[in-house]
Amino acid sequence: MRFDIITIFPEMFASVFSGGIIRKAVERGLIQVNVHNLRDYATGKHRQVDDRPFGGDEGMVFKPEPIFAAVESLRGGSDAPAYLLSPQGRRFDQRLAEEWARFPRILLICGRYEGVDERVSRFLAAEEVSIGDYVLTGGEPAAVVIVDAVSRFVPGVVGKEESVARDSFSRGLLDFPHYTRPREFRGMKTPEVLFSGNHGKISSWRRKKALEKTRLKRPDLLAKADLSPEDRKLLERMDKERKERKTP
Ligand code: 6GU
Repeated sequence: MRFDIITIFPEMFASVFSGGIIRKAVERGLIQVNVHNLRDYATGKHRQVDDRPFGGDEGMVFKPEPIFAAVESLRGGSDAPAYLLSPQGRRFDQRLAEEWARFPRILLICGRYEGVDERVSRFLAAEEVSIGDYVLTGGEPAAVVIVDAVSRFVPGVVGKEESVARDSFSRGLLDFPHYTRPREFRGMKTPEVLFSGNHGKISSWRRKKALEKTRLKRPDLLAKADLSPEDRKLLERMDKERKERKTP
C-alpha cells in the first residue's frame, strides 16, 4: 500500500517513520510512504501556498491551486482517493483504518488550522477527516496517526495477523490488563488466576476485566459492542455485586 502525504513541513516526518513497525513495513516493501512538499507545486516567484481570506479574518488560508496541482500530479491517471486532514472532518476511527487499508493507495493532504480553501474539500478530496475533537496546528500529526493505524491492517505489517483482529476497538471493547515478571513488584501482586494454568478460566477473567474496564472508562463503546450472552451475564453479575457492596 502506498501513502502520499502533501505538507508544507515535509521534514516533520523524517524521524517518525524511521523506527518500529512502520519502518520494518517500509523496508519489507509492504507499505510505501512518500512525503511531498506542497511548495513544490506552487507557482510564481514566491511559490506562495497561502493567501488572505476573502471577507476578511485573521490568519492565512491555503490556496486551492497548489493543492489541486499536487493531488492531480501525484495521482497520475489513478483514482486514488485524497483525504483532507482538518478538525472539521469526519472522525477517523478503527473501522475507517480497516476500510482504507483495502485501497492500494491514498493521498493525505495536511491542512492547517486557519483553513484551507473550501474548494479542496468540496471538489478535490474524497472526504475531510479529523482524528479527534481537539485542534492541532496542522494535519501533520494526524497523517502520522493515520499511516500507522491503516498500516496495521495491511497484511504482514503486524507480526501475528490475529493480533490485529484481537485489538481493543477491533473487538469493540478496551483491552484486558497485562502482567509480566516479576510476579510481585514492590508488594504489587499479579492476579492469581493467571498462574492457574486453566485457559478457560484465564480467558473468562480477561473478558470480564475488558468488560469492566470498558464499562468504567468508555460506556459509549460498550453500548455499541457485539456482546455474547455470556458477556451479558458477566455484566449483570458485576452489577449485582456492585449493588451488594453498596448496601451493607
Ligand atoms: Cl486532521 N487537523 C488539525 N489541524 N487538527 C485536528 C485534526 C486534523 N484532527 C483533530 N484535530
